[in-house]
Amino acid sequence: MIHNETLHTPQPGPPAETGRTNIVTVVTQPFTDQRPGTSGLRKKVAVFAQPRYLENFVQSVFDALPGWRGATLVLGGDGRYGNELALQVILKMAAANGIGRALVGRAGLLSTPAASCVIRRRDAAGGIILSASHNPGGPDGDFGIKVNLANGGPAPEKVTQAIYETSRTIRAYRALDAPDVPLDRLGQSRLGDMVVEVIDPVADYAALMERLFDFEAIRALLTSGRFRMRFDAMHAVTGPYAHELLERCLGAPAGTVLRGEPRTDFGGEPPDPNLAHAQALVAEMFGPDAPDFGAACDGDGDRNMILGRRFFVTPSDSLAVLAANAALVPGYRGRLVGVARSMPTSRALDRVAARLGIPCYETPTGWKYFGNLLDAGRITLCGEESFGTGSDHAREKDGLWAVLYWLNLLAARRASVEDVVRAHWRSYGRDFYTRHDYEGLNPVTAECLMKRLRRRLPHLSGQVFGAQRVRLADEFSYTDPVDGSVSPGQGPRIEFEDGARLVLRLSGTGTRGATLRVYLERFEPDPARQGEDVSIAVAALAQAAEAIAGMRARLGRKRPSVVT
Ligand code: VG1
Ligand code: CO
Repeated sequence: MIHNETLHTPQPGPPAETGRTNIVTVVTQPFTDQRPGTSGLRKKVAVFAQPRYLENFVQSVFDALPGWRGATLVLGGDGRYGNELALQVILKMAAANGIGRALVGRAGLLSTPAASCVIRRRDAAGGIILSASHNPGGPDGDFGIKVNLANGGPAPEKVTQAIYETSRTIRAYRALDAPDVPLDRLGQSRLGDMVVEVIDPVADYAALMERLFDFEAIRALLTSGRFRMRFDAMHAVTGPYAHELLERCLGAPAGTVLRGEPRTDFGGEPPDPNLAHAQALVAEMFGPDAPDFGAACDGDGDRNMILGRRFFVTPSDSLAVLAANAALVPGYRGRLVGVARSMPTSRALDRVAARLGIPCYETPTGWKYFGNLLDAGRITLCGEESFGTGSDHAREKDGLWAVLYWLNLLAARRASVEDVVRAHWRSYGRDFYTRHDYEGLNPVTAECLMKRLRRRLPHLSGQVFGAQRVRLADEFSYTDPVDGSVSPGQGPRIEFEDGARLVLRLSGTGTRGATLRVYLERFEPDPARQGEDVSIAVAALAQAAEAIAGMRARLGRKRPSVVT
């Protein structure tokens, strides 16, 4: 895709069949590696740049979703290297595959949650979002494609499986032989029989946010002169959204949004909103004269990091705090029917649900598993430990939504971020939480570690590691309560008698080798002990993880690559 030649003349192979004059059918051979992971198909740019690679996958999507013919599709991406070129390819293929109408974000931009909102609001049959999320961008970085359905959410496993199977037998793809569509100006044009409408990427989304949150209270807070915030868009897609919502609608002073202009390489940093990658923001929030509130979003705008003055809110705590404070937010007051979290996310949310008397569901990692629960009206809020929170307003996690929710509750409580979280811990207990990632592993070595661990699982119960005895060890398997589908093999989990828990799983979003994630969690009900440093609080648990899974011996790694 990334080579101009492959764009204008879909060349490899002679036309197998020519239908309407300008639709070209191009012969192709399958690639064997187009299986979507946790969140779409994600590969190095160099992989996507192979002739026919993008086209094969997109044709497999159209073939696997015949219901898209004649319907409306939403298209956009996070602005990374290859975004616009790929969009032009997809538009021409969409026209040749009978799509009725394509709604495209101006300049090819649409955040993942905004795409979800537009799909829902405009009754589209689905959408294609070009993003590798928080993975690095640029010619040496990553590229990705997410496929969403009519509910606005990621395609569920049975659909991604069908796409993958199609990609393994594909013989030809179809594209329109036509000039590129200008994407810089709003308005309609035609591509063959398909209507292309370039839409404002922010408008629908901003209107939805305004309906959910108390904009007046937030505006009063942001213009009071007593409250300062910083939002780091990480040179990714949320820049235009944050400028519009925070600075223009809500009156925050210019300069509130940092790195607000999208760049194809995200300024050379991975657009990953955590303590390791949002360095300038973190330095300011932990420095002298720090602002009151800091936040950052990832490449495609679905993740968020929340900071107070010299205070980091773990994503699992953030989710629990949002649920516990729903009564303060107009869009959620009296509306929480249930909540959900991914399995490795801490159980702080479960305690809030128990107190509210509503169910709390536990799903595998990845937003696609929340879709059925949201569609069936069983849950209102949900989230993941990986900096993702969201609600039934969309079918994707939503970074700026979480920022606005926090601003709304801070405006209502007139307390600092730190005070809100510490009060939450005093009331519910604190779940010390941390995740250790071992990146760039040899995939065979990583699989071996997991295999060995799985073999050990049935024998772990009752064993003692340090001062902790294992209460239960199993592998998480999920049965969807709405459609009964079963997703086995979602990661071993080891629970100790004191309530502490260890979870291990391999990442499904990496593009270089394998990544092992080790999730550590320990509950502390005693307020006098809740101030401890997280790394100290989970030190014994980290040792138990080492004794059980053997990262040092098996991976040859003395320490994790990233700790979040
Ligand atoms: C990671 C996170 C997961 C998240 C996924 C997509 O997956 O752990 O919670 O849903 O990324 O997020 P994995 O398989 O690497 O652990 V994003 O912001 O890429 O759409
Ligand atoms: Co993302």
